[in-house]
This record gives sequence, structure tokens and C-alpha cells, in this order.
Amino acid sequence: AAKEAAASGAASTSGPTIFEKIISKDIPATIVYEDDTSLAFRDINPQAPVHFLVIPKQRGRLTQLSKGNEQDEQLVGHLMMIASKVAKQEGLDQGFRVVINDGPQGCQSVYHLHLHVLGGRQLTWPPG
Ligand code: DGP
Repeated sequence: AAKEAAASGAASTSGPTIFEKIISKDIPATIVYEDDTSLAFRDINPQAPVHFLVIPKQRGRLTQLSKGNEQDEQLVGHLMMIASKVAKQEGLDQGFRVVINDGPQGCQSVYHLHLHVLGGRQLTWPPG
């Protein structure tokens, strides 16, 4: 927990993130879905047999869910539907979890909005 807090505490909350380089294909990622507005790719540090992230492709605007406004409703809804669509594509027919970490206490480490989708094992509740 201390490690996670340190990691999120050290995260920069402004400027380009590593995800921008994944969007621009400057650094590799295992992409599982892409369309005009969104990208889904496997998490580099998977917490379940299936663990991918869904992110908006628009550059550096929405850093975290709590910074969103009415203009982002359609985008956030789209990301949610893509999460479900790719979960199906990944064979998660027994269930899965969608998570958005927001801010330091939410343990957010990359300040580019992203949905975590986790599945492929029995998940437990509550999360840490
Ligand atoms: P969060 O703590 O919610 O901000 O999660 C950020 C996630 O991003 C974390 O689970 C690890 C993942 N991640 C960080 N850097 C990279 C990267 O370069 N490639 C990939 N595929 N995932 C990354």
C-alpha cells in the first residue's frame, strides 16, 4: 500500500503521459481494440489473467474522471461501452470488473483518463 501511495503520489498530474506515446505508437503496446476516439491495450502490470485499459485518444484534455464535465458525457459513455465490447471479445462471459482510479487516494498513477477492465478469475470485494 505504501508503494502504491508513493507511486501515485509521485505521478505528475499535468503534461503528456506515457499513454500519449502509446496512442501515437511511439512506444509499443498490445492493442486489443482501436477506433477514432478510443484505444484499448493490455496493462503492462496485469492484476488478473485479462487486464486491459480503455483510454480516449484525444490528446491531453481529460486527465481524470473528476475533471470531466457535460461535454465529456458521450466520450465517457463510449469508453464504458468499449470496455464491455472488448470484455466480450476477450471471452469474459462469466463477468469482469471496470475500475477508474481517480486522484492520489484512488491510486491513480497515469493522468490520462483510463478504464481498467479485469477478469478471467474470481475477483474479490472490497478492493484494496
Ligand atoms: P492507474 O494506477 O489507474 O493510473 O493505472 C495505470 C496503469 O497503467 C497501471 O496499471 C500500469 C499501466 N501502465 C503504465 N505504464 C504503462 C505502459 O507503458 N504500457 C502499458 N501497457 N501499461 C502501462
